[in-house]
Amino acid sequence: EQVDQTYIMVKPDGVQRGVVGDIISRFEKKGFKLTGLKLYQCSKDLAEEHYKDLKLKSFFPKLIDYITSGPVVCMAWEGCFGVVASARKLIGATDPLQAGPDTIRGDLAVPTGRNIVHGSDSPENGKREIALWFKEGELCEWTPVLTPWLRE
Ligand code: YYY
Ligand code: MG
Repeated sequence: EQVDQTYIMVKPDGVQRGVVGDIISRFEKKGFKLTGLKLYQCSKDLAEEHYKDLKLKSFFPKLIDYITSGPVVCMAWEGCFGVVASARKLIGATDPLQAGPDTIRGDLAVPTGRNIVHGSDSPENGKREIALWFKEGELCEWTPVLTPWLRE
C-alpha cells in the first residue's frame, strides 16, 4: 500500500493571526498522520530554495520577504496514496478569492500574497520539501491507533 508525505506550512500571517490550531485541526480531522511539527524562523536562503521554481516570477522578492517576515509552523503529514492532492483540496486555490468555502484559504484569507498556508504540489515535492525543512531526528515514526479505521 502506497504511503505519501506532504509538507504543510502555516505562513507568518497565519501564526500572527492565531489560526495555527484551526489549520492543524483540519488535517488531523481528515485523518492524516502528523510526523513532524515545529515553529521556525527561516532564513532567506531556505525560503529561496523552497520556492526556487518561482525564482523568475515578478512576485518572487515579495514572496521571500513575506515568508521570512516571522516564524512559520512547519509540518510533515503522511497518508495513503492521494494525501498530497487531498491536502491541496483542504487548503484551496492559490488565490483565496477562487478558493471554495470550507477550505483554509477560502475561509481565512483574502489576498494571494497573504494566503496563510503552503502545501506541496506533488509527492516528489512533498519529499523534497520535508527533507529541506526538517533535520534527521525531527521526524517521528509512530502508529496512530486509528490507522485501521483510516486506511484500507
Ligand atoms: O502552491 P501555491 O502556494 O498554491 O501557489 P504557487 O503557484 O506555488 O505560488 C507560491 C506562493 O507564491 C503562493 O502561495 C503565493 C505567492 N504568489 C503570489 O504572491 N502571487 C501570485 N500571482 C502567485 C503566487
Ligand atoms: Mg506551490
